[in-house]
Amino acid sequence: MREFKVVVLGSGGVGKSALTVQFVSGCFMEKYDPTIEDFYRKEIEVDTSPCVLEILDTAGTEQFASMRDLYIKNGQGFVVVYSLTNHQTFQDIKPMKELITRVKGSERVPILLVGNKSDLEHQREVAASEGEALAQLWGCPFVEASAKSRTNVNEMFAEIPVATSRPPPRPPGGALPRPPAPLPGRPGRASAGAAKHVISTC
Ligand SMILES: Nc1nc2c(ncn2[C@@H]2O[C@H](COP(=O)(O)OP(=O)(O)OP(=O)(O)O)[C@@H](O)[C@H]2O)c(=O)[nH]1
Ligand SMILES: [Mg+2]
Repeated sequence: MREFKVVVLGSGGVGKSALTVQFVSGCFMEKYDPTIEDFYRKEIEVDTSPCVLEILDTAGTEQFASMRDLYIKNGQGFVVVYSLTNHQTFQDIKPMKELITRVKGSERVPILLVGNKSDLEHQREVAASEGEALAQLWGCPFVEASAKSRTNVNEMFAEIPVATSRPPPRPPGGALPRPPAPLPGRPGRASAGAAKHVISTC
């Protein structure tokens, strides 16, 4: 069975663990328990073939930033998360694309930019247009999600294997690549199945 190693990156408290646990276990972690490192596996279907997502939920706190290069080196796809209720977390992730590109030694790494906590609209500090602009700069898909209301959670994780099998970007003078499509409302090509081999749950 095909396996995809997904690394979830972003500052502390943005909801990396809540999104991951919601996806894997279908429950919302209300309590904030800062992560050191957590690993999950879940089987999903991509284009009708089963595959396994191996998800590494990383620490947002700077204290563990030294581990980041190693995580990135081993990852195949990256979910970069900020909280749309905290502009600083959006600023924090801006160097992430360059870091991933440098560590992987390639521009062609599947990245998904996620603005989490979309249920907290009244506390919004980052406009959707800002997320879209950064995603455009990075050449990657963007989605706003909520771990609490489960909005776009399956869709965002399912995007990674789809993005991995996307054709390479256009060589100079070559044919146009498929542009990154917005996730909400797009016909799903990958679907999440039941949780498998869950190591930690809420
Ligand atoms: N309202 C709301 N709260 C959320 C959402 N996602 C996470 N939270 C809350 O935000 C807090 C932090 O969430 P975590 O998932 O632990 O954050 P994290 O990014 O994993 O943090 P670190 O492990 O420290 O890097 C918790 O109290 C969650 O309940 C969301 O979509 N909506
Ligand atoms: Mg965490």
